Order: sequence, then structure tokens, then C-alpha cells
Amino acid sequence: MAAWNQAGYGDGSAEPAKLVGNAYAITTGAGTNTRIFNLGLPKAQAMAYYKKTFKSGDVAFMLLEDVYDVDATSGENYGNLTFGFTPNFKTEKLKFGGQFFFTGGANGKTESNGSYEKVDLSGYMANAYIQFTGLTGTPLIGVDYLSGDDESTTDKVEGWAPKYGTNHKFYGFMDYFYVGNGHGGVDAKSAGLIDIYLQTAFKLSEKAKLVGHLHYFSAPEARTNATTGESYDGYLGTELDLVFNYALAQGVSLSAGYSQMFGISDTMKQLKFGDPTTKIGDMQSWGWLMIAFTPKFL
Ligand SMILES: [Ca+2]
Repeated sequence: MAAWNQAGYGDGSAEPAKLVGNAYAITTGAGTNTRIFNLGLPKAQAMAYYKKTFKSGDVAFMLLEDVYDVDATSGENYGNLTFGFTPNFKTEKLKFGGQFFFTGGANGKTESNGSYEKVDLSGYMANAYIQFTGLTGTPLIGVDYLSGDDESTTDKVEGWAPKYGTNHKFYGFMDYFYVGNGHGGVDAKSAGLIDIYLQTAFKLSEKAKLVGHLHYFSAPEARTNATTGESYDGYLGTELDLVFNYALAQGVSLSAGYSQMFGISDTMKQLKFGDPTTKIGDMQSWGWLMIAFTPKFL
């Protein structure tokens, strides 16, 4: 069986991984890369999902197991299991609920003298939110807690990381966390995240809507500076996301967004750069413009 892109990216660079026989062989072009689409590649995956809807809400349960090969030839593998549930409730003027997930098993492997040791993983996340649907702007207040890796236990990973690209939807549109570079480590090896947020949406007219999100970020785990030995944890920064939507015509809408990160702390710099004295610009912001055309064919 061949992977879809055996010939490479089309720009001459090698594709990061190829399916050979029953395993993804690792190629080493510019460096070892076992990732495609910036996702880890499980060899096998099992999932179970059950959702029960009732009059005043719903609750969903999910189980997900990922199994990875340790290499292309040995047949050995390691895996981890994620399970949890998502309850949601609503009344006439309120919505509230949360998410609770745990991942346990192995985060990866280390190799010495041709034998593999699995690295223990046990991380969790919890979310709780309440939305006042009867108020102007339908304000939603929530908190996300993602466990971070304890840097003092190097033989195991205690962090929790979102899987399979759901990252952009959460933890701010600027994607500071779990999307691009790590924060005190990558994915489950990061310092974790506490995100306290307020979400609002104002209908300005029949055609126009303004969405505003505010995030207050902090880190549950500390990271030690390699040079000074000083430890950094707690508050990271405050992000404001604004999105303006306008319906131009039937099936055509214009969206414009602006986001800014305020009050970046020494802890954020330690987590991002490994150095709290790093100088960065005062304005950490981005803006975007999008025209969406969604025709109805039937
Ligand atoms: Ca650890």
C-alpha cells in the first residue's frame, strides 16, 4: 500500500513519512519528521461516541484510542486512551455545561541500545461555562484548565493537549497555545493552560454582527530558566478578539477580525523563548479580512 503523496510535496522536498507495508517509515530530509499535516500519525485508532439528547440539554461520552508504531520494522507499538464526557444544559435564559477528559497511556518512547521504553502519559482537561442567553450580547463566561507537564518528573508526562486540529477554535484566535510553537514544551509537554474567557455577540442590525472574546491566560506549571535557575509560572497574557460579520448578499458575507495580546508577562517569554528578558514589540496583534461565498446548489 502506498501513501497518497509518495512523490513528495511537488517542490522537490521529501514527504515526511511514507506508509511502507503496515508501518509509516520515517524519512529524514531536513530532519526527522514523523508528522503529516502537523498531526501525529497513529497506526491504528479506535473510537466510541455516544450522545443522549434530552429536553433540557444533552450529554456526550467519548473514547478514543491511538496506537503508534515504535519503528517501521519491530512490530512494537505504544498507545494512549482518551475518554471523557461533555454535558450541556439549558433553561429559558441560561446555558451551562462543560467538558471533562483524561488521556492516559504512553506519550512516546525513548530508545537505548535498540530497546524501547514507553514514556508514561496522564493528563486531563476540564471546562465549565455558563451563558446568559437572556441578556444583551448573550455573554458566556467559561474556564478551561489543561494540565501541564511537571518539568521535575522527566520520566513521565502529565500534560494534556488537544488532538487533531481542534486547536484554533479554543484558547484565542491568535493561536498562542497548542497550534504553532509550544509554551514550555510542545503539546502534552507544555506548561499547560488556564484560560478564563468571556464571549459576547452583538447583533447590530439585520445584516451586521459583532463578536468579542476576551481571554485571561495563565500557566498551571512552572518552567525554570536554564541560566538563572529562576522559576516562572502563573499569568501569561490577556487576548482580545474582535470579529465583525456583515451579510453582503444572499450567500455572500464579509468578515473582518482583529486580535491583540495585552500584558505579555515574563512567564510567557520564558515559556515561548526560554528567556524572560526577550524584547518583543509592544503591539502583538493581527487582523484579517474574509469574503465567504456559500452558494446553495439544491
Ligand atoms: Ca513530567
